[in-house]
Formats: sequence, structure tokens, C-alpha cells
Amino acid sequence: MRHGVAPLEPGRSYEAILCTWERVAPSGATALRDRIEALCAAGVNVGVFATAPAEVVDGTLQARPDGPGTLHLLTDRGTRISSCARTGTTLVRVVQADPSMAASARWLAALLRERGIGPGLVLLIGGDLASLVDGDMSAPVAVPELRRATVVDCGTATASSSGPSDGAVLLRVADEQLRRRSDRRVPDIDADPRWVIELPAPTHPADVGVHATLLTLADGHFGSRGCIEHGAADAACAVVASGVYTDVDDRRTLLSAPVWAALDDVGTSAVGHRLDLRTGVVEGASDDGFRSLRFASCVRPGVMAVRAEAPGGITAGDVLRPCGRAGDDCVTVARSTRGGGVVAAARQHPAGTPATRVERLAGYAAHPRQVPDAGEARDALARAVRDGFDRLLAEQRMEWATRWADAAVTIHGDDGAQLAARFALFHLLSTVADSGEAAVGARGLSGLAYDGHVFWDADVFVLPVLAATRPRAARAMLEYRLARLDAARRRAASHGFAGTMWPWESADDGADVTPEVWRDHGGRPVPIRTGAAEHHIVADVAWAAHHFAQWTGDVAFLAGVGRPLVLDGARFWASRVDVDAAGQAHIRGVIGPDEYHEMVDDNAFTNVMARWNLRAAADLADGGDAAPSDEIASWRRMADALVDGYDTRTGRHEQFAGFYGLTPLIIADIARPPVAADLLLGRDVVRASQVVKQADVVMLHHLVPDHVAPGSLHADLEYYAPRTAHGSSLSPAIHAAVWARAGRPDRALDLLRVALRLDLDDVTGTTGGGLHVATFGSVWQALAFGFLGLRPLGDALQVDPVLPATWDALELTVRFRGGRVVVHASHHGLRLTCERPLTVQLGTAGERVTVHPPGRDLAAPARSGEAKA
Ligand code: IFM
Repeated sequence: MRHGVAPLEPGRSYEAILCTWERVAPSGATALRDRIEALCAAGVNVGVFATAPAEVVDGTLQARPDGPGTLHLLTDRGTRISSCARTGTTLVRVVQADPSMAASARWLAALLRERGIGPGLVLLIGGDLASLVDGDMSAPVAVPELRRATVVDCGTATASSSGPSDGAVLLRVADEQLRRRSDRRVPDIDADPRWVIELPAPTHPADVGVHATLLTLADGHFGSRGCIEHGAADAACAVVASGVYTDVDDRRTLLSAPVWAALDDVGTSAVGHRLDLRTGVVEGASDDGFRSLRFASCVRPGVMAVRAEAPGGITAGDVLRPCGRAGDDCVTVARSTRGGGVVAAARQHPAGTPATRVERLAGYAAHPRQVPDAGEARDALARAVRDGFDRLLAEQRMEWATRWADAAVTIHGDDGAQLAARFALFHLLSTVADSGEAAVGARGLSGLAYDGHVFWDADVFVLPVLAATRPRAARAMLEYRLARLDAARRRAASHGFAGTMWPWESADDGADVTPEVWRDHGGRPVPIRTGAAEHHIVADVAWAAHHFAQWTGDVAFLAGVGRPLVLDGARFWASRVDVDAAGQAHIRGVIGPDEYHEMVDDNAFTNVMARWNLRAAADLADGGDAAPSDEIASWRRMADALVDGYDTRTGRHEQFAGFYGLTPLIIADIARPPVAADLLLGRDVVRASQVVKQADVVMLHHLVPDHVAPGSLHADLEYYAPRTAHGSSLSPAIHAAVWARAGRPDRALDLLRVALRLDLDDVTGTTGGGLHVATFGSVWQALAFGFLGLRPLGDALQVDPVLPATWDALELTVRFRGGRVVVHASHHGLRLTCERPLTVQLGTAGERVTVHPPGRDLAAPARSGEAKA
């Protein structure tokens, strides 16, 4: 058996089938036409290569498929590509003559990629096609995008040397594929190790919750934790709806919606899972033949689907937990104390179990302030049932292909980091809706930790990645804040301040929902002061709006509906500062990002962000009627008067007034970060020590590098890094980004790895409560802003790559100012691909060049770090 040519695996599903006309034609046009049309109707994509002219092949075959699968004829020795549809055959492309047909095969592979079909789901019938995927992938005849496709030729399809022709194999395969679909068999995934997260069956009870979190599937509106076969408690299987909260005792928390996907008994508990990041599906499998596949449709938010099969039979249990019956469907409502609710409808085939195969579809509808009509969920379910599992799955693959096309991340030379970065991005792209308003809680839609509350995590950590990959989702996050402007204004007024006072923790109505106490390990109540004092969130929200406009170029947003997010922030700060007798302005009694030190004065982060906010508002308001000129002038005066802790003698910022007087403490002398230093040492010790929970001064160098003292980057990093415990998951990747900017990419990579593995390895023991979505956002920011040095500078994009010695290259796809840009940085040069003219600034103070589509190579190699010993 040659490389790339495998015997046909029985019982496997394929989403694309390619063959050669001259080798299948003897089986008869009628039989081929029937099968090909049926395959296309079942969603399979067919490609027929031919030496013969299109007219001959099409005239003989006369296939007129109706979709959703496609039929392409790659005729005239592979030079002409035609698409066949019910209405006729259309020439779609003419490609270079190539005896191997590689050029047309490459075109077809690109089409399949756009449909989310990886090579593992492609079957090539005929040994003559083997050269496309066989041998040296750099050879001109090779099609690397099809590597790993299955090739079957007659010699391997049967033990008999006088085996069937390619045509007979095609007919047999077609029948088998059609039967698999009508029998509702579980489809396969393309098990590409670059895209698949493998989780073996949990061996420890705690792993069940962690895996359920990691396997969460979300569509931006609903999130469904991944626990279908573990027989886990409902809490571990929770389904939540974005923005739908309820009150439980004195807490406001995300409402637990009816659970749709649990299967009571699948004959084994040893089910391992694979999360296919490329297509947004989870596959389950056990050694004794159990298999399942499930997804949350990103095309039809609220629609979920699962198929499962087990030779020994499945006892499915309640189709919905709890289940109320309505005809063939289960229909259930979860009501919130806030007037809202979630309604779910689900149907299973077969209705009763045990059965060897089960298919279940569900439709959800939710509203934060009214209980949706059951008809909404039933209609969504009815449409899903009408279109069927296979079509839903094909749509899902295609949608994810579109998402990844704007958000690709490739790390050449570090497969592990690449997979973990894709895992982070996958969940970010799943979590946030791209319409309406998006309430992005600290754990997204993957768990109930932090009760689904919205922190600065959303504005500062998550929003930037979406501004650069799914701008409409970033905009939906800003809509969430805009809809709560009045609540933030009322809150400011009730505290005696002007402008907006954003709550530290926010839920549905914009009130502050930060809990007032938590219980320590001994059950003792500990007051929580962040709600009262973590005021920097006011500037963080303004920063998010500003950043969105800078990246997307949507300046109309900032000049229009988004303007109060910046201006009312400035009004808050103007009323919040104290001016002393010497004319210096102070912000007293706050908590900065370093929550180990409470009620401090002049936290550098808070003051510099406030100063930035005041100046940004003044710039924005100047020249318009948004604020009177004396108010604008007062913002500028106030900004100039604000102290920031910078000391010219040390060249660095003091984290807050008095920090240098605390007991010196180098955290690595005590424990290896990341470590919860407050739990390890006790709250009183950390309060009295120079130990920092998370990026605080360092965070300034990340968010507003032009608004800190010039030249302070290295001094601040060298001083604060050894004092930082990374007791918050928000910290390591931000440090990575800043180390990269400081020209220390290897140091940066060490910290990036902590963030990359945080949930995958449950580093902090908290992943069971949900994914750390802010950590995911910080990972992308470290890659984009840290390693690639991307930064909007007006209409220009700064690119200033610095790469770890162990990486060959880093490539990110982003959307910048309405166009797609691919930045490929290696130690040898920089390649930029764009779809519209792009002004690029090379380096922080380098030359500006205009790059025209499709792009160009620039002699601008990434700066490298020193190799680690
Ligand atoms: O917002 C963070 C904060 O910075 C540190 N504690 C956890 C919060 C939610 O993730």
C-alpha cells in the first residue's frame, strides 16, 4: 500500500467523493446520475475529473442535483471546471493545463475548505488520483490541502485481483453513504491533530466537570456544557442563555435552562471525546463501539443536535430535563425571578429507548424580561426536524469555515501552542453573539462560576479579539454597555458623582451585582470590596469603545451613539478626583487590578486610565457640541494634574501610594507562579507585602503604552514581574504580551504557555466552573499585540514582529478597518496579504509602506529572542 492510499474503511462517512469519469463511466450513466444526485441531496459534494470535454461528460451524465451538496465536473484534462445544478451546468473556472489535474484539484480542495470539509472527510476513488495526495507534498502534482484524504483503488477495495471497477466502487460507496444517512448513523469528524482536542474518558470524578466545561458548545446565545454520556448531575450539564438571569437567595445568577443532551445509559462510562475546533462538533467514542456526535448550531442559534449509537443499546432517558409533553415533542420552560425565561422543545428518534441509535434535536428560545412563547422553540425545532441533522451539520461546518477565514492562527514550529490558541479562539468565537447585545460573563456560556456576571474581562480582554475577527460581535458587546448607560448614570448620581459609574459586576439591569461577602475555607465571611472600589472599570469601558473604533475604523460609532461611553467616563473621573492644595489631582480609596491591596490611594493603573479617559474624551468632544468648551478644558487640566506614581529616579511607576513601603516579597522564593498568594500566605500578609495579584502597572504598558512615562517599560517589568503571583488567570498572557514588546519573546513564551494550558490542564482547579474567557482573550492579544506588534495608528496598521527562537513563524488573520489582512512573520521576513490597500508602519517608528492586494513580502524579519539554555 502506497503512502496516502488506504483500504476503504467500512462504515465511515465521507462528505466529498472524487472520481475520474473515464474510470467510472462504464458503470452506466443512469446508475451514476441517480447516485450522484442522491449524494448531493444528502449533502455530499462530488467531483468528477475527466480527460474528456465538458460537453461529453455532461451530455452523458446529465446530472442535475438540487443540493445542498455540490457537483463539479473537472473536464478537458482538468482545465475546465463546471458546476452542475438543477437549472443546468455552468462553467465556473478555467485553470492551467496540467496532466495530473492538480490545479483543478486544488481549486476543488479550496471549495471544500470553504464548506468546512477537511481532507479526512474526502474519498478519492481511483488509484489514478493517488498522485494528488501521495508522496512529496511540495511536488507540483501534489495537493497538500487533500493530504490525509482516503484513496481507494480497485486493487485495495477487494481481495480479489479481478475486483470491481472504479464505477462499481463508486456505486457501492454511494449506496453505503446514503444508507448511513437514512439510518441516522453518527457521522465522522476529520481527526486532524492540528484541530482536534482529545480528552480521554475521565478517570477521576473531578474530571467530569472539567471535561464538561472544555466540551461546551455555544452559539453566542446559548451554551451547552458537554456531558452527554457521563450520567452527570444536571448542574454539570447546564444549559444557559446569554443575558437571562434569575435571583437565587441573594445572588443574581444565570438561569439554568432545561437540559437537552443527557443520555442516561450508553452501556459504558468510559467515553472519550474529541472536540473538532474546525467545525464546532464534539465526538464521543468508547472501545466497545459507542459513538456520538453533537453540536450547537451557530447558523440557527438555539438549535442543538446529537446522534449516538451503541451496539448494546442506549437508554436515552428524558429528552429534556425536565420534560413536559406536547405531541411528539418535549416542551419545557424555565422561568426566572426577573420575569424572563428559557423555553426548550426537543424531539428524539426513535421516541422510545433502548435503541441502538438515537437522534435528538432541540430548539431553545430565551428572553431576559419575558417568558418566550413555547411556539418559538417548537418552530425552531420543527424547522430543524424538517431540514434534518445532516443539513444542520453541513451548515455548521460551513459557518465555522467562514469564521476561521477571518480568525486563523498558525504557529509554525509549535503545534501544541497552535492547538491551544485555536482552542481559545474557538471558544471566544462561539461565546459572543454578533447581533443584539452580548452580555459576556467571566466564564462565557460555559458554566455558572461568577454567576455569569460581566466584568472588565469582557471589555478589555475579550472585546479586542472580536474587534479584529468578528467586529459585529464586538459591537454587540458595546451594545450591552450602551443599553445600561442610564443605569450607570443613576449609579454615579447615587454616589454623588457625575457621568457613568459602571458596576464592577453587571448582569441584566446594569445594577452592581458584586456579592458583598465570600466564605473562606474555614467558612468565615470575608467582605468583598471590589464592587465598591474597583472603579477603573469606568475607563476600561471607554477604552473598549475607543479601541473598537480604532480597529474597525467605525469612527461614526465613537462620534455618534458610542460617544457617551467615553465622555460620561470623563465626567465621572472629573467628579471623582480630589485636587490638593498644591494643585495635584488624586484618586483615593480604590482597588486596582491587583485586588490583594484594597482601598489604596493613587493606584497607577486607575489614575493613568482615568487620565487617558479624560484626554480621549476631550479629543473626541473638541470641535463638536458634545460638551461645552470649559468642560473640555477642565478635563485637560484635570488630566494634566493627575499623579501617576512615576518617579524619574527609578524610572518606574509606584503601583499605589505607599507600595514601596510594604514588605519586599519575591513570589518565586515562596512558590512557583501562578499561585493564589492570598490563600497561600493569608490576606493580611499579602496586604502588607509587595506581592501583586495580576498585571497592574504592567497592564498600562499593554493597554495605553503611549500614556505612560516614555522609557518606563523595562524598569516597570523588571520590578513588577518577580513580585507578581499571577493569582488571576488574566495575568500571565498580558505579561507575555508586554515581555514580547520589551524584546524578550522567550520569556514571553514561558508565560504565554501558562495561559494556553490554563483550562486544558485545569491549572487553577477552577475550570469545572467554566472557561476563563478573559484568559483566552489575553492569549490572542499576546499573539497579535505582543508578538506581532499589531497596533492601529490611525488608518495605518503597525506591524513589529518579535518571535521566540523556537517558533519558525507566526501567522494571524485579522480584519482591520473593514478588510481581511494576513500577517505572516518569520525570522526571515514579513509577508502581508490583504484584500484592499493597506498602509503599514514597520516597527514602532519605522517607515510606512502601502501594501496593495493581494499583498507582498517585506524584508522585515522578526526580531528574535535569545534561545533559552
Ligand atoms: O475580573 C477579574 C479580576 O480582574 C480578577 N478576579 C476575577 C475577575 C473575573 O474574572
